[in-house]
Amino acid sequence: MGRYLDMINSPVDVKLLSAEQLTTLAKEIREELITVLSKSGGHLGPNLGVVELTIALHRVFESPKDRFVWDVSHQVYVHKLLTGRRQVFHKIRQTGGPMGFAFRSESPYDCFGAGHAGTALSAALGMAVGRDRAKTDENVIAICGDAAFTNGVTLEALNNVAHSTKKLLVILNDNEWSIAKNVGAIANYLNRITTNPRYNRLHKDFRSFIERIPRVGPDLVHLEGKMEEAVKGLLLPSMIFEEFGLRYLGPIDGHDQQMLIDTLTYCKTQNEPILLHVLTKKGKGYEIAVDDPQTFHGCGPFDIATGKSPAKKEGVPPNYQDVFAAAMVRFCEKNAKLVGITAAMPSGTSLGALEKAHPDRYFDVGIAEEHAVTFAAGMATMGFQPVCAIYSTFLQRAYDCIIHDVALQNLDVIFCMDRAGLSANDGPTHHGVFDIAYARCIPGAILMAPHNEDELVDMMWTALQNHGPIFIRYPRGAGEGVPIKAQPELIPVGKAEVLQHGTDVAVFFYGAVSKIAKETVAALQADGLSVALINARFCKPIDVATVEKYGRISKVICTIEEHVLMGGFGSAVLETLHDLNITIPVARVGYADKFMEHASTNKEIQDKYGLSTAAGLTKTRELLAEVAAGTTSPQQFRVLGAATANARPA
Ligand SMILES: Cc1ncc(C[n+]2csc(CCOP(=O)(O)OP(=O)(O)O)c2C)c(N)n1
Repeated sequence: MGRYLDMINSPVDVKLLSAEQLTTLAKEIREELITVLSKSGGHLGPNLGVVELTIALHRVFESPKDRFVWDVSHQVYVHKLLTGRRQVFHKIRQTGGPMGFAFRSESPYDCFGAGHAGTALSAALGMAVGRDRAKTDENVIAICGDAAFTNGVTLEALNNVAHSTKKLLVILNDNEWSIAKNVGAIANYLNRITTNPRYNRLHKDFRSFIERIPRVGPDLVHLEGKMEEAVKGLLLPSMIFEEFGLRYLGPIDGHDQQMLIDTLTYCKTQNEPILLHVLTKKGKGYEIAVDDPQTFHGCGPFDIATGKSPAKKEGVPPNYQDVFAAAMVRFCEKNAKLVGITAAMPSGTSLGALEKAHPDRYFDVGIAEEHAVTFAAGMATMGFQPVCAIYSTFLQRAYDCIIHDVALQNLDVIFCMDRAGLSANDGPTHHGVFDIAYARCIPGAILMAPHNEDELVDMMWTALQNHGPIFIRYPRGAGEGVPIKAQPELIPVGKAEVLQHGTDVAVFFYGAVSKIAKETVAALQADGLSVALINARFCKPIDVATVEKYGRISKVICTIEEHVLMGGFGSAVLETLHDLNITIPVARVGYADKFMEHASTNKEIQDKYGLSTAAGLTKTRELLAEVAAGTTSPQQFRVLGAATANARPA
């Protein structure tokens, strides 16, 4: 007999299955998740945890008319399987396959896209208010993890729910974990609810009430009073949500399919904001993932029998993030004022190593980038040297905190921006390609990017001897395998490193793109040209003297960076040349003015959106040809970047 899963072409089909068949469906979904993700990697644990919840949502509500708004939306794989994307699911996060997150243009069932945490409640509330204004009757359901409640945006939305709408369902999917163990007072509070000794008894009462509610009909109303009683009994430690004006229901077992269906059916009939507390287990159904929720939050390919990922190839250089963390540990030994701050990313940034080595120097503040930055500013006023280890993409959240709380007050905070560059499988929510643009305009800021992992350590060391907001960007993945010096080198601020002199073309590169730069140089030399190669090191202050020198002696300048061209390093070079009144054609190599989709590899995206040796050579040769033909005169000063268009990823 075939699988039920193969019969599900839309949520309508979920409604046709019996309770027993739903149990089988849940099992099949888990098998599908484990099989597919063992090959492609992805957010296994979170999705295994929401199988019953997602089935129940589709069973009870009418998606896409009813709106499911998923926080972060890394847990939408089951939703994708049930909403017409089953046949392409095996290509999730791969080129041409579905995204690993909800994405509005991918499906009408994805009513709100995400990838960053904390947005679901605000967006859902906006939808609910829109519905109220339009006098329509769709249900809006926000599905938020317990860690989403450590996020300021969620709490800001919570503050607004009760006076904004009478009907909104907020599901708190509580599995006690963020990527690492959830932290802070809210995590403790939720833990107090679920470990309350009265919970088990009250949970039974709640269950019996829910079970006695007729599935449909007027009797519901009569039962409501009793329901209230039962629920009130559960309220003792749970008043916080009630104080915000939401009715609190739960906690209920998030793997009890019928209980979920009955409770959601009840919630659907209610005309008040409700917070339904659902307890789930990350990794449910795959013991290896249950036992190691952090690894299986988001994993690479693995062996199903052992849970092990393929052994790292011999001789692969260490990742930038590990080099960063090792340097933090090392520097903390000598520098009593140094502290490291992460916003819920101890494994992603590797700052967890600092917690192990020097727990008193380590702060995980939860998914709270704004707080992380202003907290760092506060510590800086007390003479500490905080390092915020935050992905380039997530630091976007804290922009005003950087300007208003750090830069304007001239405080010494170092931003180590991991994942500056592409995050291929994740896609547009996670590509860190805007940070040069957003940081460079900040007065007093210093911006640097290392071209290898040893230079990362030098830059961290240099940052510690300097002042104001300092931004160091480095990419995901392995460095170049260069040895890390025992004593890091102090780099003169604002000084580029000229690796090779030349007089026809000057290739300036910023950050870990030296491979493309070197290939470009080699190819141009093969054309018979004299080519300079310059490791820019700093985007701000930019090395004006070196830009001036090569601007005056070269025929063409080529800039290479892993960032959008608009507002990036090449723009900084152009502005510098302009201010010096030097007119020289500039070939800028970097990303087009577009949101870039996900793909199986970075290389595919880089080739498509303009960061490649081929793109650099084409642009540079074109400009050289114009110079030779005399069609580019100082008056016709040309800049070749990528075409700009407002196209969105398909
Ligand atoms: C603004 C922001 N910071 C950090 C992250 C990285 N991140 C992705 S999922 C996640 C944990 C989410 O935990 P929770 O909401 O409880 O969902 P669960 O995975 O436990 O189901 C974090 C920190 C992010 N997506 N967005």
